[in-house]
Amino acid sequence: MTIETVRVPDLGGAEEVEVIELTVAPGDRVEVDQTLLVLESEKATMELPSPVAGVVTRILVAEGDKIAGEGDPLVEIEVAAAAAAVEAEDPQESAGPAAEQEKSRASKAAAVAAEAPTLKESEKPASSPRSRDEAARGGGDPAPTAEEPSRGLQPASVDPAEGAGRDDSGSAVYAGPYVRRLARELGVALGEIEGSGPRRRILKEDVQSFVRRRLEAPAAAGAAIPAVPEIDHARFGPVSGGELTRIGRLTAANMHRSWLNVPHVTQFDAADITELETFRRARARDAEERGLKLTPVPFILKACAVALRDNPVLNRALGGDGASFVQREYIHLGMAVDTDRGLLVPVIRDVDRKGIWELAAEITAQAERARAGKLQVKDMQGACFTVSSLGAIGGRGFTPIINTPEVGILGVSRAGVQPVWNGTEFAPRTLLPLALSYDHRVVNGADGGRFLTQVVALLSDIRALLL
Ligand code: CAO
Repeated sequence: MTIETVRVPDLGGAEEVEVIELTVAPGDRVEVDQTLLVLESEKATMELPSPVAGVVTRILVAEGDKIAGEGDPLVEIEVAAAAAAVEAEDPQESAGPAAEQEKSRASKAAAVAAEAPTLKESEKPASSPRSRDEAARGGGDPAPTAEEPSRGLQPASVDPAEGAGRDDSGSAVYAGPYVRRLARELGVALGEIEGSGPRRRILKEDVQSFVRRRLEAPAAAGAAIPAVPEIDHARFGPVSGGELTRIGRLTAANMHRSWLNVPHVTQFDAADITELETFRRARARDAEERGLKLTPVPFILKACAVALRDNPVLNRALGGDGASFVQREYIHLGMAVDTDRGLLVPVIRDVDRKGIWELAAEITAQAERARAGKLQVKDMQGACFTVSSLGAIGGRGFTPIINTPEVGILGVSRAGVQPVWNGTEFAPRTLLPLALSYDHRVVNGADGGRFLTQVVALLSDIRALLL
């Protein structure tokens, strides 16, 4: 049995790096270049690839450990039989006492580390063809490129300002050498994969499930979409151009993905909010004293929270395999906010546990933060369901697109007074048009119908919200 000890390589001048993730556990079988652990310095996140194939026997560090000493042992791997046999044939390896062997392996590991870019090197942009030529002329190996990862420390992510660690489209891609090689072998563009690791790093499993989904998708779903022909609009009159905002581009990508992946059904109804409006207007002064504006939106959020509690199907997320689901036990709602820079969806958490005033205050605060560009990524994560209210803007109805992986979204249009037959006569009532879009893979028409009927009932008689 041959044990390879993987050690801390040259840290390229970084004073201290932290182990932020262990990607293997004792007993795991690893391939050459498979990431063993992820290190992070002040400037970069780096993956330490395995120099050998074998089985992990011991991990000598823990997540959160700070390491500084070059040569300190990190992981022990029992080398695969074939590799061990090759090593056994090496007289330098087989001869001599155990200490000699250990020294030899340590120097081999150091050689591997030396072969790789040091931390400083890896933070530089990928080497240019010129530097590769120069290296070749000098007789040494050309410097590694993104296509040709070396063994040793690999940058998993770098300070975006330094311009490396990006895919062809210019977006940051966080993936280690093993994953990059796997993706290359499978012909997958890493930029298309959403990483599930820390900092959205792309893991081996992400590549595998991406390929599985592609294979299971109906024959060439993406490829079958006919391209829209490019038109020279200037032929027909004066034009000007512009760029979508960053948020606009993200929204476009998300909406397109959802539109292509999710079979949407949209169901319509209207809630009689005459009593709600009377109640709301009666509290206008109270609201003013609290420094708030009491609009219908907090009542709508609250009604959705109660209906989600009673119709948990709408609070599920479909598993990546398409055959399982996650049932959320919390009720966080996304709320679409129209801003100068585009559509943002902050998340109001635990709506079921909050009162109307608390919700009104939070809606105002989140909408203000969205419009001031102060939302952080975490403020927009974790929603179970979204409410998109165009009530203040107008319109009699629209079919909202689901914010996947959520399975439902409620579109709210402008309320107006209409004559409603009460059995004896037409009476003026304030009706609020509602449209519920749901993912028909998860939510059946009956589920959607029950949910929307309950929302309508709750808004028509807000006393029921207390129950
Ligand atoms: N019908 C009639 N009036 C409505 C209404 C409705 N459904 N909803 C709100 N209003 C009224 C409010 O009561 C308020 O009037 P008063 O001051 O007289 O009461 C007025 O419209 C302005 O409301 P507001 O927009 O300031 O606040 P809000 O709570 O209604 O909405 C927010 C907050 C953040 C949801 C909203 O400002 C917003 O950004 N909506 C756009 C969402 C969006 O873009 N969705 C599309 C996504 S898909 O592309």
